[in-house]
Amino acid sequence: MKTGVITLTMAFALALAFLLVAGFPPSSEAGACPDADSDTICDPDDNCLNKVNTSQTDSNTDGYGNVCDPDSTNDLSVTAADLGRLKQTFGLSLGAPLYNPDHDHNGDNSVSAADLGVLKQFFGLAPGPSGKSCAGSIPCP
Ligand SMILES: [Ca+2]
Ligand SMILES: [Ca+2]
Ligand SMILES: [Ca+2]
Ligand SMILES: [Ca+2]
Repeated sequence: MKTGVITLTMAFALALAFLLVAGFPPSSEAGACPDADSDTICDPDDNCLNKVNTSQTDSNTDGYGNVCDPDSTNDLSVTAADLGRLKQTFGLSLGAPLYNPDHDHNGDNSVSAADLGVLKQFFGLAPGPSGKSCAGSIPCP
Protein backbone atom coordinates (compact mmCIF):
# COMPACT_ATOMS: atom_id res chain seq x y z
CA MET A 1 0.00 0.00 0.00
CA LYS A 2 2.68 2.47 1.04
CA THR A 3 4.82 1.40 -1.93
CA GLY A 4 1.89 2.09 -4.23
CA VAL A 5 1.52 5.64 -2.94
CA ILE A 6 5.23 6.30 -3.36
CA THR A 7 5.13 4.93 -6.91
CA LEU A 8 2.18 7.16 -7.77
CA THR A 9 3.93 10.18 -6.27
CA MET A 10 7.06 9.37 -8.25
CA ALA A 11 5.06 8.89 -11.43
CA PHE A 12 3.39 12.26 -10.88
CA ALA A 13 6.75 13.93 -10.23
CA LEU A 14 8.18 12.38 -13.38
CA ALA A 15 5.19 13.50 -15.43
CA LEU A 16 5.48 17.03 -14.01
CA ALA A 17 9.22 17.10 -14.75
CA PHE A 18 8.54 15.91 -18.28
CA LEU A 19 5.94 18.63 -18.82
CA LEU A 20 8.30 21.27 -17.48
CA VAL A 21 11.17 20.06 -19.67
CA ALA A 22 8.84 19.84 -22.66
CA GLY A 23 7.83 23.41 -21.96
CA PHE A 24 4.17 22.88 -21.21
CA PRO A 25 2.28 25.11 -21.29
CA PRO A 26 4.21 26.56 -24.25
CA SER A 27 5.42 30.04 -23.36
CA SER A 28 5.43 31.07 -27.03
CA GLU A 29 1.86 30.00 -27.69
CA ALA A 30 -0.37 32.61 -29.34
CA GLY A 31 -1.96 34.77 -26.68
CA ALA A 32 0.91 34.26 -24.27
CA CYS A 33 2.41 37.63 -25.16
CA PRO A 34 1.02 41.14 -25.70
CA ASP A 35 -0.05 41.42 -29.35
CA ALA A 36 -1.93 44.69 -29.94
CA ASP A 37 -2.85 43.99 -33.58
CA SER A 38 -3.40 40.23 -33.19
CA ASP A 39 -1.10 39.37 -36.10
CA THR A 40 0.66 36.68 -34.02
CA ILE A 41 3.83 38.80 -33.75
CA CYS A 42 4.45 39.75 -30.11
CA ASP A 43 4.56 43.51 -29.49
CA PRO A 44 8.30 43.69 -28.66
CA ASP A 45 9.09 41.96 -31.99
CA ASP A 46 6.39 43.59 -34.11
CA ASN A 47 7.76 46.24 -36.50
CA CYS A 48 4.25 47.64 -36.97
CA LEU A 49 2.41 47.48 -33.64
CA ASN A 50 -0.99 48.51 -35.01
CA LYS A 51 -0.92 46.99 -38.49
CA VAL A 52 -1.39 43.32 -39.29
CA ASN A 53 1.88 42.29 -40.94
CA THR A 54 2.73 38.71 -40.21
CA SER A 55 5.46 38.83 -42.89
CA GLN A 56 7.24 41.66 -41.02
CA THR A 57 8.68 42.83 -44.36
CA ASP A 58 11.04 45.75 -43.72
CA SER A 59 12.89 46.41 -46.97
CA ASN A 60 15.00 49.29 -45.68
CA THR A 61 15.82 47.48 -42.39
CA ASP A 62 15.02 50.46 -40.15
CA GLY A 63 12.81 48.53 -37.75
CA TYR A 64 9.56 49.90 -39.19
CA GLY A 65 7.70 47.39 -41.33
CA ASN A 66 6.76 48.40 -44.87
CA VAL A 67 3.05 48.53 -44.01
CA CYS A 68 3.69 51.39 -41.57
CA ASP A 69 6.79 52.99 -43.09
CA PRO A 70 6.14 55.45 -45.92
CA ASP A 71 9.15 57.40 -44.56
CA SER A 72 11.65 56.51 -47.27
CA THR A 73 13.95 59.45 -46.45
CA ASN A 74 14.33 58.00 -42.92
CA ASP A 75 13.97 61.32 -41.13
CA LEU A 76 11.14 59.85 -39.03
CA SER A 77 8.55 62.13 -40.60
CA VAL A 78 6.36 61.44 -43.63
CA THR A 79 6.54 64.52 -45.83
CA ALA A 80 6.40 65.78 -49.41
CA ALA A 81 9.94 64.47 -49.90
CA ASP A 82 8.68 60.93 -49.28
CA LEU A 83 5.76 61.54 -51.61
CA GLY A 84 8.22 62.68 -54.28
CA ARG A 85 10.23 59.47 -53.92
CA LEU A 86 7.15 57.29 -54.15
CA LYS A 87 6.08 59.23 -57.25
CA GLN A 88 9.39 58.33 -58.96
CA THR A 89 8.64 54.63 -58.68
CA PHE A 90 4.86 54.83 -59.07
CA GLY A 91 3.44 52.19 -61.38
CA LEU A 92 6.57 50.03 -61.23
CA SER A 93 6.57 46.36 -60.30
CA LEU A 94 9.19 43.97 -59.00
CA GLY A 95 11.76 43.40 -61.75
CA ALA A 96 11.60 46.93 -63.21
CA PRO A 97 15.02 48.61 -63.11
CA LEU A 98 13.91 51.51 -60.90
CA TYR A 99 11.52 49.49 -58.75
CA ASN A 100 12.05 50.20 -55.05
CA PRO A 101 10.46 47.81 -52.53
CA ASP A 102 10.53 50.56 -49.87
CA HIS A 103 7.48 52.08 -51.57
CA ASP A 104 5.53 48.82 -51.70
CA HIS A 105 3.56 49.18 -48.47
CA ASN A 106 0.94 46.50 -49.03
CA GLY A 107 3.42 43.84 -50.13
CA ASP A 108 2.01 43.11 -53.59
CA ASN A 109 5.38 43.73 -55.32
CA SER A 110 4.20 46.82 -57.14
CA VAL A 111 3.92 50.51 -56.30
CA SER A 112 0.34 51.57 -56.87
CA ALA A 113 -2.54 53.69 -55.59
CA ALA A 114 -2.88 51.41 -52.56
CA ASP A 115 0.65 52.31 -51.50
CA LEU A 116 0.02 55.98 -52.11
CA GLY A 117 -2.99 55.58 -49.82
CA VAL A 118 -0.75 54.33 -47.02
CA LEU A 119 1.53 57.33 -47.46
CA LYS A 120 -1.51 59.60 -47.35
CA GLN A 121 -2.59 58.05 -44.03
CA PHE A 122 0.82 58.79 -42.55
CA PHE A 123 1.35 62.20 -44.15
CA GLY A 124 2.68 64.63 -41.55
CA LEU A 125 3.15 61.81 -39.07
CA ALA A 126 5.98 59.54 -37.94
CA PRO A 127 6.30 55.99 -39.27
CA GLY A 128 5.32 53.09 -37.04
CA PRO A 129 4.78 52.74 -34.26
CA SER A 130 7.19 49.84 -34.05
CA GLY A 131 7.58 47.60 -31.03
CA LYS A 132 11.26 47.11 -31.76
CA SER A 133 13.59 48.99 -29.49
CA CYS A 134 16.08 49.52 -32.33
CA ALA A 135 13.48 51.12 -34.67
CA GLY A 136 14.81 54.21 -36.39
CA SER A 137 18.39 52.98 -36.66
CA ILE A 138 19.63 51.07 -39.70
CA PRO A 139 20.10 48.18 -39.58
CA CYS A 140 17.59 47.27 -36.91
CA PRO A 141 17.85 43.51 -36.51
CA1 LIG B 1 1.44 42.10 -33.27
CA1 LIG C 1 2.03 44.14 -36.74
CA1 LIG D 1 11.18 50.10 -42.89
CA1 LIG E 1 2.11 47.77 -53.37
